Amino acid sequence: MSVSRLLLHRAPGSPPVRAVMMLSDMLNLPMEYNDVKFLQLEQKSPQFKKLNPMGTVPVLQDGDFTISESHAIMKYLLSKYGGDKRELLYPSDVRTRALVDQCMFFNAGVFFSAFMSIGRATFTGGIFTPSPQHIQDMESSYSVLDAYLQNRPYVATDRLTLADLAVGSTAFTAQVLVKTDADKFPRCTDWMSRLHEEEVFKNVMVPGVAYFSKVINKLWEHNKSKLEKK
Ligand SMILES: N[C@@H](CCC(=O)N[C@@H](CS)C(=O)NCC(=O)O)C(=O)O
Repeated sequence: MSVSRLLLHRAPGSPPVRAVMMLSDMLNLPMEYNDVKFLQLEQKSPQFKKLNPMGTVPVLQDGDFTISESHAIMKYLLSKYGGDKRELLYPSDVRTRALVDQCMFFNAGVFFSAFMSIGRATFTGGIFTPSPQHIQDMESSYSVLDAYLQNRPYVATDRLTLADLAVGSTAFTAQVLVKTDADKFPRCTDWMSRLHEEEVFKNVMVPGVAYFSKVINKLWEHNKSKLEKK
């Protein structure tokens, strides 16, 4: 299959961006990158919104085709360029696929939302530490993951799938905000340490989380000193 020009609009701290980047690496795609000036809100500019009306990253351009929303992007890339990884990462068995989808919808609708509400409160609400409500929301997502992992080593099935890339990306980055307590959530902790051994997590996730940690901690320090001066 010939590959048209693949361009991913990204921001280095973003978990959904990194989920797509990990898949792209696993498929050895010749992905090119455009680093959006995220902190300057380039993603909200009229020009960027022509690509994605939601004003969010990631956005993929594959030749003349444009698609946003990381889970849709991953499914698209895998369908088009997945080769022999297609069946492994998004199994066609109806029930297994439904379990992968369940985890991806949980990630998009619940887990990433809990993550983003701390991010938003940091960027625009002036907080310098997550609130008790933030912690409760994150822990409620960790407990869902612990339940998903009750009878299987990966979130959706007994092998690594798209669901682990998507949910794992949120979980790894979320450690900067609310660490997973290994006593309360042992399966979730164990799953993350297994993901940590995967090449793509080492190559893409670790530097991305380090960048995110630097930005968040700088903002928390800034917000704290601003509040103390009041
Ligand atoms: N569900 C979307 C979430 C995308 C999203 O919210 N991305 C964040 C970065 S992590 C963003 O671009 N936010 C921009 C903003 O809210 O201004 C996906 O998975 O692609």
